[in-house]
Amino acid sequence: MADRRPMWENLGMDLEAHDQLCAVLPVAFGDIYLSQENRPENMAFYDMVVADIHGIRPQELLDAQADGRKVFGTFCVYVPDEVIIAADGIVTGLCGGSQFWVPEGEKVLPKSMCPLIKASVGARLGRTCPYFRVADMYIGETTCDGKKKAWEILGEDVPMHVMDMPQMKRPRDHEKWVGEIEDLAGVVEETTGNEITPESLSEAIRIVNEKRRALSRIYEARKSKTIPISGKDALLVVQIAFFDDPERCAQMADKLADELEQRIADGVSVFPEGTKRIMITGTPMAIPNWKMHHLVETSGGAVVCEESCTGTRYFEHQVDNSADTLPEQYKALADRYLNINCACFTPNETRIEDIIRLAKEYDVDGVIDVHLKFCTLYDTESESVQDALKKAGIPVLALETDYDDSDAEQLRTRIEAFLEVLD
Ligand code: BJ8
Repeated sequence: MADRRPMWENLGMDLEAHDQLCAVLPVAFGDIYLSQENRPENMAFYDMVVADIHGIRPQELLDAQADGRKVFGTFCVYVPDEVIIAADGIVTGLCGGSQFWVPEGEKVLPKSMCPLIKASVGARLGRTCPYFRVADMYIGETTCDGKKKAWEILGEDVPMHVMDMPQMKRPRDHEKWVGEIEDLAGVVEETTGNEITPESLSEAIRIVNEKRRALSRIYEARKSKTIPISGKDALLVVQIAFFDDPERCAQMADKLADELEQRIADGVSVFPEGTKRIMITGTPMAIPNWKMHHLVETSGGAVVCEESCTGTRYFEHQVDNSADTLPEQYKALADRYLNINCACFTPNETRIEDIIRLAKEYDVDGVIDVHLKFCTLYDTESESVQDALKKAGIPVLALETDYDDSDAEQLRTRIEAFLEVLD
């Protein structure tokens, strides 16, 4: 593997602290991922990405910057990548998924804030993640209160543009979101020095739609009675999609989907027959947060779907690419993005409808509704999720978790008991 230290040093990283992170990640990945049996061969690509996660892609981003391109860091699936790509910018997801970054975040944020926000702020301020260093600009969004305040803190350290999310989905909110997308386009044009044209935006829509289509194929395969891929592996594919090049992401996802379809035809499952099929709903699981999937899949269950932003919310619904003027294209983008159902919206029956629909499509035996500690949005909405699932006759278990592992054994006991009840 290439020596990445000169690159990290040039990025102004804290090498000593970063070494500590580099020491724990491979061990965790080995225990959680490489210990799995009968994995699809095409997971080798994703293993390779993780093995050099702070090397290969950051170097690609730096090479692109040397060619005059700009990198935009994002934190939410409502931010339309297409606008950035249309101006020849590059998007990289930045949500922090490791407890390692939390203490640094807690220096400037209250402890009673969700770990995803604390880790994201900590990764930047602690200078221990190259993606947070490479990005020329961050794009935030006003989805939850914690994020809104985090942008103010991060904005003192890095150029930041914040998109003002509507909280409802009425026609006037839709119009507002179109305006926010147009504003983003202006900021991106100014930062990149490139004009967005109907042609460049149409090409960007095509590229991101292709990525969504390829990821959907993997999820489609997970609907089969023969489960061709573990939930952990599928989660990793989506987590990596957030920062990989979108065209390569589609190619690799297509290759993996080909293999999964062949496995289904050959009856090759990664789980014994009769393993209980579980859907996980709730807050996103940013890399390297693999905790809940690992607990379920080492307790005798199989995760076959995630209703989350590191799951179906990321890739469901294509953008209509038939328009040929920028105003119509921005409207088409707003249509697609406002179709995502995050708990930050009110009312939010459409998310409940999604959950019931997905539970049926993936033929699940039970649902585990998970929220990160201090995420009041998903915590509060959990009641309606549970009620709706119970009414539909689908068993549900609600769990709260944090990034650290202190609750792991308690969670395992509850998951095992839930799986037993499903039996
Ligand atoms: S569209 S889920 S990516 S906001 S877990 S930071 S909500 S307190 S991440 Fe999210 Fe966009 Fe919604 Fe998806 Fe706040 Fe909750 Fe923390 Fe969250």
